[in-house]
Amino acid sequence: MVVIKGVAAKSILDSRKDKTILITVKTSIGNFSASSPNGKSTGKHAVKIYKKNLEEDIKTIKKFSDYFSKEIIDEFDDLRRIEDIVDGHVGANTLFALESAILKATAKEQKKQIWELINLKSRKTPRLVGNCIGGGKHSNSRKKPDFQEFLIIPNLKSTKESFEKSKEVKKDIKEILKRVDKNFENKKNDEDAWMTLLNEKEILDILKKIKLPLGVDIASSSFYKRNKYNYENPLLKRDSKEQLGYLSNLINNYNLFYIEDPFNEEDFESFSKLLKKFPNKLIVGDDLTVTNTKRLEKAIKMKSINAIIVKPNQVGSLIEMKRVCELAKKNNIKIVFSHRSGETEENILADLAFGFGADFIKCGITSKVREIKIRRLIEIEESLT
Ligand code: 2PG
Ligand code: MG
Repeated sequence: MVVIKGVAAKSILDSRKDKTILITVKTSIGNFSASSPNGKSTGKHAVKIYKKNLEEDIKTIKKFSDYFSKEIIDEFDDLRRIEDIVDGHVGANTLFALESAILKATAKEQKKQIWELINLKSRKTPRLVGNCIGGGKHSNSRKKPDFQEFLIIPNLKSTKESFEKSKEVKKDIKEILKRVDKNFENKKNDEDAWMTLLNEKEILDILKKIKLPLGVDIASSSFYKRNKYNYENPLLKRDSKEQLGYLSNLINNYNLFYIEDPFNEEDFESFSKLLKKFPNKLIVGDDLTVTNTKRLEKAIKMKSINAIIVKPNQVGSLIEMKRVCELAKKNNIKIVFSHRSGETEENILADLAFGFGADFIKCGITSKVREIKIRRLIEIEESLT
């Protein structure tokens, strides 16, 4: 058993150079640290990442340090006791980092892997969803594609092969962009995806050629204003019916396999219409569902989605995250664990995704903070074969 002796917190920088939290738990068997990432296209209904701000959360953790001491953690569900202590006093980033550090200590003490503590009895590795070309809030160029992410989703025999394939394709895409996009500057965005001034259709025309399953994260709440989807082209403002028509064409013409946040985060109904039209595609909720059981229940009732993004720091509580995963599984909703656009070198996402039996994991293709998670997944997969 792990006895907590105290908790410390400090701020570090994420991959976007924004501040985030790192928590160190002092235990009977040593010190264990974990950090939280930061999102940019954040859902309105997500839990606040800090109660007031990062500095205040750091102070709160220090103040509470004594309360944690002597807490004994034996298994995943014991995290509930930690949540009882800090409930309402800190935000989601802080809670996630704290619980992650405690899981690391517990796994070490029990000579187990973190994913083994979760015990949802799943032995499949999630399939990689990789961001190849980006736009929206993650790209800071003057003019950019409205969609946030253009994703490639290989399905090869092993994670390692899928990873190699994704990297190779991303390189090839660069060469094509150099030829096709006169303004291409060889620059990458927050998630290390290529930046381009091409529009959605031009990008998909390129990606179509690589013959891999394709996806998009439209993150449409980020350009939804006054009841319209406001595309970069000022002549293009679409209401939800026009958005439905436009997306239906794209899905058909480019055989899109995965469509995340096609509509504004309040519009459960339009999601349902799209899913009804395309029951064999993945209609994925992210800002719509924000890793929240109540929002997921509503999406299930309204048949809005058949896949859900799970971002640990959208909710903070790993106990709540577990309930979201269980509810999704019971209702045949595919689970997609996801990184954030501002990441750290934390790799617990891979253990959580594997432990909770995720169907997919979206964590980029290249750059240290993204690859570190994929490499951990490969390590898990290889340890089992
Ligand atoms: C998303 C995420 C991750 P952010 O919208 O799916 O790609 O972006 O972390 O900025 O919310
Ligand atoms: Mg998203």
